[in-house]
Amino acid sequence: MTTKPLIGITGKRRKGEDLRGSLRVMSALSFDVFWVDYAEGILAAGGIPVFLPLGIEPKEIINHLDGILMSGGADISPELYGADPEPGLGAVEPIRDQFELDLLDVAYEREMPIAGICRGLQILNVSAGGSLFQDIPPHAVRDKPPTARVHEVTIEKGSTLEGLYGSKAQVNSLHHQSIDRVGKEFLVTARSADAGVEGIEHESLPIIAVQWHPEMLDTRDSDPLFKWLVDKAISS
Ligand SMILES: [Mn+2]
Repeated sequence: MTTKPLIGITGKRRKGEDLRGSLRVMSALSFDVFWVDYAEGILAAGGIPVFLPLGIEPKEIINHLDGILMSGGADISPELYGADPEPGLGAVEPIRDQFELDLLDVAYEREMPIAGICRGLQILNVSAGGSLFQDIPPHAVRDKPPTARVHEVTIEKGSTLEGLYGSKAQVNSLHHQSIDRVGKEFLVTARSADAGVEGIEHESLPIIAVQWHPEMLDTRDSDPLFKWLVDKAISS
């Protein structure tokens, strides 16, 4: 039996007071949170998911991993792409920002396969020197279940994403930020009808990312993004 690849999944940090049912005496303590659907997608694709606590030193964990899934979450601090906060900016998580940027630095050095989802796409872009629109309110659809496919994406012919999803896909859309300036060495390979960036891939490294949430769709367990990441993690 071949060893299944280990896929690191990023998460977020919260306080005990934010956790319903936790004891008041634990209000000031921290906990790291990971949405299970990312792990389920990786499991279904044949990988072993491992959640990465935010206290890990990226260069110490990287040699244990075969691939990385950059997950969704809060807004990225605009100062990281040289912008001032705008009124529509949501909550930011500087600790997570720094952890993920450091993790990407060491992952790039090792040319590790990486997939990004939502915020994961955005942090990949910022890491590569790109910038974001801080708020695009007409685009997100948050009054329907996260399984609802609310807009189409058109995918670039010949791209990795086209190989996975075909030339058109119907997707969910929960994001209120999107890519403005594209980071260096990334190609935009999926767009929405309102011209928003919905997918990017690296010119030469095994890195792809989407703005939608495949882990929330009813196709999660057969989604090609997770399969791509696990297969790349096996072969590289
Ligand atoms: Mn969208």
